[in-house]
Amino acid sequence: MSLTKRSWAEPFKIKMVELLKMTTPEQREKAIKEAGHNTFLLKSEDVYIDLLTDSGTSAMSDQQWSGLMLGDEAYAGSKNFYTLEKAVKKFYGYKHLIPTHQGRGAENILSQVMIKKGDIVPGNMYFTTTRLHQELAGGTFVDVIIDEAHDSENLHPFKGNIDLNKLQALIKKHGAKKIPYVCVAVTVNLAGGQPVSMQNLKELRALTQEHGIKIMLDMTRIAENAYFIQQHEKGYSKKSIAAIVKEICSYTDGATFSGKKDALVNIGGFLAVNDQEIFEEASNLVVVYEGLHTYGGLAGRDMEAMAIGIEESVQDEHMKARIGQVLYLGEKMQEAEIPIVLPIGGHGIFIDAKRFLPHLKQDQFPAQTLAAALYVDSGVRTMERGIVSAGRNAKTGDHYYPKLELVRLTIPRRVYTQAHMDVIAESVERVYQDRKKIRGLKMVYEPKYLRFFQARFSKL
Ligand code: PLI
Repeated sequence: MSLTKRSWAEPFKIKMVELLKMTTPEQREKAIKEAGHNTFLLKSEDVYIDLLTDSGTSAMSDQQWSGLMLGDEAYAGSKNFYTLEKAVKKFYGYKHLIPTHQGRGAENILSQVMIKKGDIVPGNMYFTTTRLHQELAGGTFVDVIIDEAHDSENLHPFKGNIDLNKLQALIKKHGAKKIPYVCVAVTVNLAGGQPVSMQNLKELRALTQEHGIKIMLDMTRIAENAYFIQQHEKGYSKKSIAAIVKEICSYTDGATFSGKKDALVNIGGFLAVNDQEIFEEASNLVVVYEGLHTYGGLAGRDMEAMAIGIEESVQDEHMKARIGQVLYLGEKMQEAEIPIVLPIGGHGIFIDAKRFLPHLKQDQFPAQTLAAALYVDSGVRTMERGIVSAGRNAKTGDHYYPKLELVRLTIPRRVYTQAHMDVIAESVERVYQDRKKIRGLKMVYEPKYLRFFQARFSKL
């Protein structure tokens, strides 16, 4: 054994556990059929390891749980609102806070306030709820992410970057007045949890400032993005995650935030802005959709837990363990030659279903098919992030055919152990060995909005 090797482990210990039900392949076969081959429609008690999402599924700390007991459930002016406002100013630097029940609540308010019919909203790859709110407000989303993001094998370290030439061409074509803001996500979920570099943000700031265009951040996984900047961007290796997070925010005018990811809570979100006028309009609109501007659809206790979670999320040791676990699983997959999105991203491992199941056409839903097959093999629940998630073009009615057809194995924070990661990797390997036998699906029920949540399928 090498005497210089020093392993690392999680900076926490486990105080309480939740027991899991073990199922047989026959039970799982029946459950997935009843769920219309859609992992969103499975009952959670039928799931062994739940990698559906990292949203609202993380384990809160003892500090957060004790924060729940400090809930001030006053209708107006809850003291927990002021604690949250203080945390947002301290860690992100934004002037004004509007709490919302979760991220999409903030997206709705921001879109209603800032987007006019016929506007163009550039962004670094779409996200499902974000794009829908932009469209419902009358805008058209245009993807200006760098081309490398659409290639699962490209090793660019910052595949979330905005292509400034694409953005410049868009400004030239439509005029700056038609662009209310650029929507920048850190990290980019549907590209595989890929980060944006600080350099790119600085250049984007300079370009948008020239044209008087605002930048609105989707800062749902900002601390994870900051970790990649610390690890891979020149000049940042000695800076703390907290300092990097604050610097990212400093190049933007506001942000939407789902507290259910980085901030380690089960529910919560906010809109934060610097502009006084936008704040006033947003805090007026929030009372229509969410609740009074000092609670925005949240209980006081949830705001307290989110404020504590924000502080925990920017600790260097926390983030090293969080992304370290994702890396551990990813490296196991690479050893087994499973086709995954590279570089390994922040919140999960994304299997390239087009390369995993090359015998299936994209409209036979390879990622949806693979997610169902993984569940039957081991009770591991994953999520489709491909053609089903992409939905249809509202104008033509055709499916969008995204280049990336992925199955996301999303890792909740502080929930599973290294042994769970081993079981997951072994299951993927087993299914990979038998991949040629896997048949595709056809969609038999399709809801109008965000169809991936509730669509049903049957086997071809
Ligand atoms: O689920 P919400 O409404 O709190 O947040 C919406 C949302 C906004 N932006 C990004 C990048 C997300 O990832 C996001 C939600 N993501 C989910 C639910 C997920 O499973 O990835």
